[in-house]
Amino acid sequence: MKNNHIITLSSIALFTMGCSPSSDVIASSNLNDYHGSASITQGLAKTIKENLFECDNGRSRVAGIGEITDAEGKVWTVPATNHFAHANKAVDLYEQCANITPRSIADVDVDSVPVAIIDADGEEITGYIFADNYFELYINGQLVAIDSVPFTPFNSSIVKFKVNKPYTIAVKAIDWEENLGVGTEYSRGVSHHPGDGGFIASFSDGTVTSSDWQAQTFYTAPIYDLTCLSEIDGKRLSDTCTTASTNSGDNAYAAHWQVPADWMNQGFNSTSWPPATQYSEREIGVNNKKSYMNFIEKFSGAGAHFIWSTNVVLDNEVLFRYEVK
Ligand SMILES: [Ca+2]
Ligand SMILES: [Ca+2]
Ligand SMILES: [Ca+2]
Repeated sequence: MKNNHIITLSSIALFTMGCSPSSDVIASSNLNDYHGSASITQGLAKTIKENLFECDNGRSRVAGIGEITDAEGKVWTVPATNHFAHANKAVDLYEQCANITPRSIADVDVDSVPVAIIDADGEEITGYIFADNYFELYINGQLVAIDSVPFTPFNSSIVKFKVNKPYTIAVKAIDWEENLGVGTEYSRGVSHHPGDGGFIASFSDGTVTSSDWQAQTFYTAPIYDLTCLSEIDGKRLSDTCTTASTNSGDNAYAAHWQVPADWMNQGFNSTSWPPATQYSEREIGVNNKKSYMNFIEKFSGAGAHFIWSTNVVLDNEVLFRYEVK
């Protein structure tokens, strides 16, 4: 009788705990430790779009969209809001799912690339872009091109636009995720591996990505200890946070910052945004990616550098800005 009584009490206790969101039970003390400007969520997002992209010729990771609610009731879209479903895709330099696999820029029909008109009397500029994993390109606030592959396989793009100087380049870059809301993907037998990002571009007017660009972070995950997050001089830092892989990452935290509605416009004041951080080709890991290597003369060969925010692993939504004088 005594044992049964104890079991009954335990069952009631477990049942009560089960009724509250598990995040409240596990996270309360840690959430109180966080004093930064981000909104914090915990755990997996609700999938609202199962998969944005099917690869007809090869393999691709599932590129979904999720929503997750923070403690104030605000809903965040993960990995980030984007225009993939509706906007025109950039012309592919290299995209194996579509069987577009030229061996070099000499095999690309550059003349057939449509020209986006920003200024009718402007200079015609050609751009070459590679993103890990996804980009949206704005010129003077106008959406010019979006990446044709949201997650994998790795692709590269060519764009053209007519514009007068000075002009403003603004890029939304997304390091996509399989486990929506916690910034991780399956890798080598481990379910929660924090993938990395990276962005590089060159333009025919001599503009190249470098630490002269600005980069600001809007989504950081996975975070297992919120005290590793800090903010200094506009930088949203996570340099002391672990980037280890784990099989038990379903309850990881994520940090979200609201993207200003006019962030891509020429007049947007981005003086508080930190400079972009440059990364080497080795750090990004491109030497096995034909979508990059086949056109390397248009990337590092043109003087461009891979850029991201301060954390190329944990920062999954990064906005770049650069003014061409
Ligand atoms: Ca892509
Ligand atoms: Ca990542
Ligand atoms: Ca990635």
